[in-house]
Amino acid sequence: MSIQARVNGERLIRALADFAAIGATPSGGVNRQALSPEDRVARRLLAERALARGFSVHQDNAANLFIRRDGTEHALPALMIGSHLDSQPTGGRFDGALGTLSAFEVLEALADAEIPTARAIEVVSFTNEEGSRFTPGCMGSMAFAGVQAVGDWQGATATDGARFEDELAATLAALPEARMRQQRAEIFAFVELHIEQGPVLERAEVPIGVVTGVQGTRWIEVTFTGEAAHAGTTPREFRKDAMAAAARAIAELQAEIMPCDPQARLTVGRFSLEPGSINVIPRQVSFTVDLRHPDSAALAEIEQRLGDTCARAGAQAGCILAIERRLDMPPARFAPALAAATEAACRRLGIASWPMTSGAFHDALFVNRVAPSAMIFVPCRDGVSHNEAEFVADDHILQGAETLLELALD
Ligand code: HGY
Ligand code: MN
Ligand code: MN
Ligand code: MN
Repeated sequence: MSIQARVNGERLIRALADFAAIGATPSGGVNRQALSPEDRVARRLLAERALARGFSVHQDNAANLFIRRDGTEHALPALMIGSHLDSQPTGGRFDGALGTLSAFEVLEALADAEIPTARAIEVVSFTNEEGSRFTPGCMGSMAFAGVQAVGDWQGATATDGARFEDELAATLAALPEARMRQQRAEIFAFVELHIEQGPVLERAEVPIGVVTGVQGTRWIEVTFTGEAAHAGTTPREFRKDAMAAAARAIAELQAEIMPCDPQARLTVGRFSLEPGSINVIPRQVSFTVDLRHPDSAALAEIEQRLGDTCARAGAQAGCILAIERRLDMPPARFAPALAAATEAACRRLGIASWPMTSGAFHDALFVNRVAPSAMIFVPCRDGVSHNEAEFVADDHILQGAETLLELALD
């Protein structure tokens, strides 16, 4: 009877609590934004735990963190599992951390059982998946896949004013024990475990989602520039009111895009104006638009309509319009064979699974360009995520990790 590797549920749940304490917010969430001091503390903690277990620790020039348990056949490319440790400013304790720490638990379970694997298994924590402190999201996995390079982001400024290169250098320096990787290690396949961040699995009462693909995402920054003027003395025909332009554009987009296409997602998530005085007509207004759609052509059509709507609103208000696309992630399909392997692993474990696409983008979207990739979802309460109330039941945490372990042994 071969020794069975078993997930140590208590250890995994304790690890999730330990990492939730890094950047913990008073409302029970986490603020552990990319390349922040809190992010560095979390990476350090994971690296120390890895070294204590005899695993090797590596990082690349994008500060992607790799933890490796060697296999018996060194020539074989490694299986990579993992996700990210950075969070939204008011994020939840499970987004990213669940996939990264469950992957680490797989390594520990194999080490506990002293089970050798032919292939090395590497746990990865990708840098800046969220994109909330530094745009774009998925910086680490884009750099890993060669889609963009770290040099492309030199000069980028964080929402808190920090410089990208300073924060990246500080993060790399915070792990002197990590061996630097000058180029991407070849990988056999990548599997990312993640919370669904939506209501589908919970409503279907199914514990595992087998993700067949990810919808497309575009981030667009819209800026209207008018003229500051006196709120009391300036008649309508003399106004160049940037707020009037923005309000009209946003109202029209909200009224037209999602009501006409239930698959479309449009979110105005960030908004700023200046000068911001109660009795001054706003000179400039900027806002971000997060567009999502499973179909590329539909995504392009919505972006075109956004531009037309903003052009009309700007003209009507006598304001200058500037539009910049900040992120473009085309829809992707994952490796069908890996999805089938995941479903088979669930059947062996007696765990129900459900095929679905992802509404959120993920690091697997980019790794999928250089190696067969798959995603496993577990339900989160009320489908809530990117919210401090994010929650995953213990049994779903265990079923996710057990599925990942079963796949790693496949
Ligand atoms: O925005 C996203 O889709 C990801 O959760 N950061
Ligand atoms: Mn995530
Ligand atoms: Mn997220
Ligand atoms: Mn992700």
